[in-house]
Amino acid sequence: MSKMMLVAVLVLCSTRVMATSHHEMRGTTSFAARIGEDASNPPLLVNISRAPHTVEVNLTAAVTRLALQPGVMSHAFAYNGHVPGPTLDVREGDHVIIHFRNELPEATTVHWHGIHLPFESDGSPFHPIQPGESHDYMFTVQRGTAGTYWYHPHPDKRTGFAIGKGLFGAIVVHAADDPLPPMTEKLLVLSDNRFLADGAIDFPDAASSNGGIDEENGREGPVLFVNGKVMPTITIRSGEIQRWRVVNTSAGRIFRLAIHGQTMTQVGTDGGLLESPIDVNEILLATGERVELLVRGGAPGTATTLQNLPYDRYSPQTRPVDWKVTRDLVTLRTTTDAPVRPTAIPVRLRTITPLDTTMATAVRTIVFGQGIINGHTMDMGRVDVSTRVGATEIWDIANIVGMDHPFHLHGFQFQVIDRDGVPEPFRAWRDMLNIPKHSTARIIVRYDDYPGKWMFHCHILDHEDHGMMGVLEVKP
Ligand SMILES: [Cu+2]
Repeated sequence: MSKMMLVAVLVLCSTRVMATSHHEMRGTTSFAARIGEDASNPPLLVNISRAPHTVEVNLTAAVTRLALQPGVMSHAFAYNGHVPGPTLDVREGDHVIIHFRNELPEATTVHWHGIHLPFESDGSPFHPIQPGESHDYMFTVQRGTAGTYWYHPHPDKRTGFAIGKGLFGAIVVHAADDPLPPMTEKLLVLSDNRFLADGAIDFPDAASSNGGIDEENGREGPVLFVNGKVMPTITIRSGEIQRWRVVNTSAGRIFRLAIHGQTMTQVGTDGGLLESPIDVNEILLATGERVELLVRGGAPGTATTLQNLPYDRYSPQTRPVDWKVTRDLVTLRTTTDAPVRPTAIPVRLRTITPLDTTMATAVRTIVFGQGIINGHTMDMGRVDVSTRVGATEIWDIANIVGMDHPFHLHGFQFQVIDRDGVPEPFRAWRDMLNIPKHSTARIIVRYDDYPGKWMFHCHILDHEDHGMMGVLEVKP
């Protein structure tokens, strides 16, 4: 396959910035990313509507110059001047209108990753927005879809570059009736990036050896960011339980998250809460994937770290030499205050109705090769899977090569039936599923609404941009 474009995921501090010389000034202030600063949540998109159950926001993608790394300015792309972009914060049932403006020098889209919405608002490569153009994205947040999602560009062949330049932000959908008690919520937008000595985001020439490695692995960077900050601090009180929503926006990096000395409690996946909380010592978070965790304070005055443990997703030929290094992401500091009584966590969160495998109307075979799906690269003029609204299908996905490929389906959440023949131990809604090297998984999906042409693809962005993607047509 041809050289992949890189991706990067950059990041930076929510900051501000002056636009580049040929763009008007978009703000001032500043920032300077500091190592160890508070991992404060990204800013929220401001709702300009006064109508009930309506969220109306302005979102602009533009070229900016910001301190992505502490003290070093970089040319970047940003949503409303921030990296990560401001969070879209909505409730189930809300009517959402996003007035989007493209001030970038290239075509873009905004893909609302994981949201169940009409095809026209999916922001897929079928609906590019040209430089200088505006577009209103509109959708209604469905009941039962409360959870953590994210938005990012999805233009034809340029997704990795655009996200790497800084275009990504979180979406939080609150439940009409949340079973978890109120507690401090933290959003952790994970990303990584790689820079040249002058601060430029490093996108090597596709024909260079580094470009070839990025194309194979998916572009990774040695600088790990949480909410645009390097190794920030989260403060908690002894006995306190916090709810963390974690989003992996990286182009290629799969995070294997653990808190040193602590068992976490997983309460949610891509599509919202699980049926019951599950204690976990670590979480594997594929590119594009989200998780909700409950995290506990330690003894007063102590500290621990959220870490990224080694995970071998690579083929041996291009595996990074430092892949076995454990990396610190966040300092979790427990205050010296007297302990509080931990909040009681319900043993039951919700019911997820299983999709019935005996009602499946088709079984699709999806084979991941290196850079190809079922032997093809992407052709927007071709339909790879054709079906109808109301159909329920099993997708039997096989990864026949020696590196992981994270699967993503647009528009519809699915349930995992089994992995390598082992039944999934709990039910969950997902739009991402890592398919490890030489493994299989079966998922079940129902197209309950929304005809259109939907993408399915590998979410290693270099692979996606080089054609590891297909078209699912759902006919009315
Ligand atoms: Cu892939």
